[in-house]
Amino acid sequence: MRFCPYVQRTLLVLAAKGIKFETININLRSKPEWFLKKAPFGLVPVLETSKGDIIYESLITSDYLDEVYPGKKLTPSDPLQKAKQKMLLEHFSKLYPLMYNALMATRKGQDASELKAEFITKIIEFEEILANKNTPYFGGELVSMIDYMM
Ligand SMILES: N[C@@H](CCC(=O)N[C@@H](CS)C(=O)NCC(=O)O)C(=O)O
Repeated sequence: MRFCPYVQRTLLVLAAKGIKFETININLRSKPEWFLKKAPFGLVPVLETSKGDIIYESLITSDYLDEVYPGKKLTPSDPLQKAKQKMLLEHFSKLYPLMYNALMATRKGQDASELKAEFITKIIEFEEILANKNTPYFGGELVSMIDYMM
């Protein structure tokens, strides 16, 4: 689905690693039977390897691609740095529901000011984390997995 931020994670990793792939977009309002057979949660993204193995969930597809394909590694090899990236991503993932609920409330003509204020407070925290790191990216001097996932 072209506008899905989770799909974009996988697409970013595919592009960063120079992996050849074919895209099949799914109409999520009318999911084909064959898709539901391959995707137990009915969610995109789903990867199908050339051998026919199925991998789903954006973080899992991204890690899989990084581990299996050659080229630059996007994930730090140091377990502590890796853990730190994953923890930061967990914090970041709390932003999606806030943003989504604020958008939905606005669309329904409801008061979304509290949700928006909470979202802004949280996103400012991320700006501060990045500023304190003193590097252009969350992962350091070069763009890495955490930046793509966020
Ligand atoms: N946790 C999943 C979330 C994926 C997800 O929510 N994808 C949405 C599109 S952005 C979807 O497939 N929605 C279909 C549905 O809810 O039926 C991941 O990280 O891959």
